Amino acid sequence: MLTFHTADTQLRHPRSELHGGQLVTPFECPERVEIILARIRAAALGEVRDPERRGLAGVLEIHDAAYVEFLENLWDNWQAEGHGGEPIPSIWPARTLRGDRIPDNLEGRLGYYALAAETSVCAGTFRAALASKDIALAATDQVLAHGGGAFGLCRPPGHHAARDQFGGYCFFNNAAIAAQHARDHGVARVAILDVDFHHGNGTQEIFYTRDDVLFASIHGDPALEFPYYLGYADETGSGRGAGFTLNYPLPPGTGYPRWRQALEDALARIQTFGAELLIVSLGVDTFAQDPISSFTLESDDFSDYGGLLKRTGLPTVFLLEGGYAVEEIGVNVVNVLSGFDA
Ligand code: SP5
Ligand code: ZN
Repeated sequence: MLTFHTADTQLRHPRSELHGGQLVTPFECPERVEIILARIRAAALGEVRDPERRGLAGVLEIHDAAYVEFLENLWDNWQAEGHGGEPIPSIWPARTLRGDRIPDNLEGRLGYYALAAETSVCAGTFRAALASKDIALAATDQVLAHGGGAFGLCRPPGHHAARDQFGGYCFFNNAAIAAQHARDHGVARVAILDVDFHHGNGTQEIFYTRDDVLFASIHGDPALEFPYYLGYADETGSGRGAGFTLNYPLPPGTGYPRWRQALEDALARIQTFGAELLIVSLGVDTFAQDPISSFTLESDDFSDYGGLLKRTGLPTVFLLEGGYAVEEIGVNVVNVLSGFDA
């Protein structure tokens, strides 16, 4: 299987993540990519190609223009204000405040456009997010042209990014941009299957009222796990989109047998939907050793579900999302891809 990647993803290297009241080295770190690339080569998965660079192409079909402009200028504006640290949101239009005003003040706008405070911004964040999006588009074009599977080694991840919000380490929603790109190139029905440990709140929000993109997510119960405020089983889509969102919240400690049942159910629904393309939001933070998650999948389980995905017979685009057990991230990701290729 071909992998798409560019070193521009490594322009994202923030110093700080707000975690347990302390600023720690971010879990979503550049080493993740290095270890995955090393494993791709060791396992001879296939060639790694640079994506075509496309500027903002694809972004404005999914994201709000003012949000994109805010992200583009955030670092420079923050520097101009003379702050010592990285931009970290600290106030939101929370429930008792107005959500329909976008303040002029930078801190006010930072909270308006953020959904969580753990995601700091650094100088290269915007360029890395564009590179990550280009990786997703290149992998999608590969699959549209040749069928089979392709891997977009995206970083930063995308599935928490909503139309006009960043957070959960995500800025542009790579899977949503890829799905829209496929729609614009004649694919009538696209399924996005989100197997990251965390609910893909951004992807769900983007497609919630649409019947041409099915969104299915298997994740830690949001009553207990990030992103807490979306991803419950009763969220099934609205309007034309009613029935085209599927959530499988699962309890802490969930192991592979139960997780696999949810996957088989989701795949059956994707087949009934009549998907012509499958986009997998591939987070491997379901791994037992993941430092911020609570499922108990083992490395062999990733190979097994790669095989299940292959059995759909659908052209499949894999896009990297989360996974923070850095030592094993390469094995786990490549096990999914090799399981698909087997
Ligand atoms: C793409 C992706 O996987 N994003 C995940 C973002 C999660 N960020 C906040 C996690 C807060 C977790 N607190 C867990 C404490 C574990 N002891
Ligand atoms: Zn995750």
